[in-house]
Amino acid sequence: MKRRLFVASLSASSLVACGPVKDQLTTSLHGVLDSAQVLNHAIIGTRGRARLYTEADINRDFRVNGLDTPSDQRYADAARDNFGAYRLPVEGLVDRPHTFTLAELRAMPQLAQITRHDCVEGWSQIGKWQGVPLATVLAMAQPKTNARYVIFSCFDKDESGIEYYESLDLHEAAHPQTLLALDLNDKPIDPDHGAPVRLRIPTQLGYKSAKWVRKIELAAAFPTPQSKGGYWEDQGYEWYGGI
Ligand SMILES: Nc1nc2c(c(=O)[nH]1)N[C@H]1C(S)=C(S)[C@@H](COP(=O)(O)O)O[C@H]1N2
Ligand SMILES: [Mo]
Repeated sequence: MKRRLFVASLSASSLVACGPVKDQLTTSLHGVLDSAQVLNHAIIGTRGRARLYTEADINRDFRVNGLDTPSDQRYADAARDNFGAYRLPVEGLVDRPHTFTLAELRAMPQLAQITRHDCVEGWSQIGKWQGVPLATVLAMAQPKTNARYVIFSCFDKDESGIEYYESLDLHEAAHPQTLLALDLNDKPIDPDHGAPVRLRIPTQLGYKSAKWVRKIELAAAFPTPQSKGGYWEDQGYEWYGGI
């Protein structure tokens, strides 16, 4: 019994939280996970497809998680006129940088898929996400040959003013199920779930699916030398969140 409790608290302090927890145990466990992860990536990669579900499986009250919905002026400005004022720049190491309006994104071929979102906290929710395959947007922008990563900057910041961000390599970004999602369960994504545009990558853990995307940048490296590729990665999570 004692032993079981220990195991439970070990996982609670290392994996079962989208919160900043770091200690000895976390560090050593991450060491073990790191090697397992390298193996997973090599063997499974993201060539596989995430499982698709049916309408009957959908969780209609899709759980909300993560940092607070942005409420600052920058987000308020973008939200004006039903997000008519929103702009999504796709820039960096591309031959054809472009800034999208929401109308432009909606006019592009849309993909709808019912998939499961898995948070490392230990909960999952099934939802119908619709939007533009990220591969389409990347193809339009034409990444340069030295572009390695797609970096997503978000509108939200934590209490210390640190902005949420995420990154994928080009292979994961161009996976056919990776979406710039505009709709959740047949309605425009509501503010709490990441309006007006969020990343939805069902082959990866929940924290990779960046909400409130403000900018997409192609780059040869992470934004800073210290960066581990994302908000949670910088606090110890694995950069490769494949499931
Ligand atoms: N911009 C931003 N994206 C984010 C987060 C966040 O805090 N900010 N949290 C991540 C985590 S840990 C999870 S589990 C999901 C939660 O998405 P949901 O609120 O739609 O359930 O968003 C992910 N994307
Ligand atoms: Mo999460």
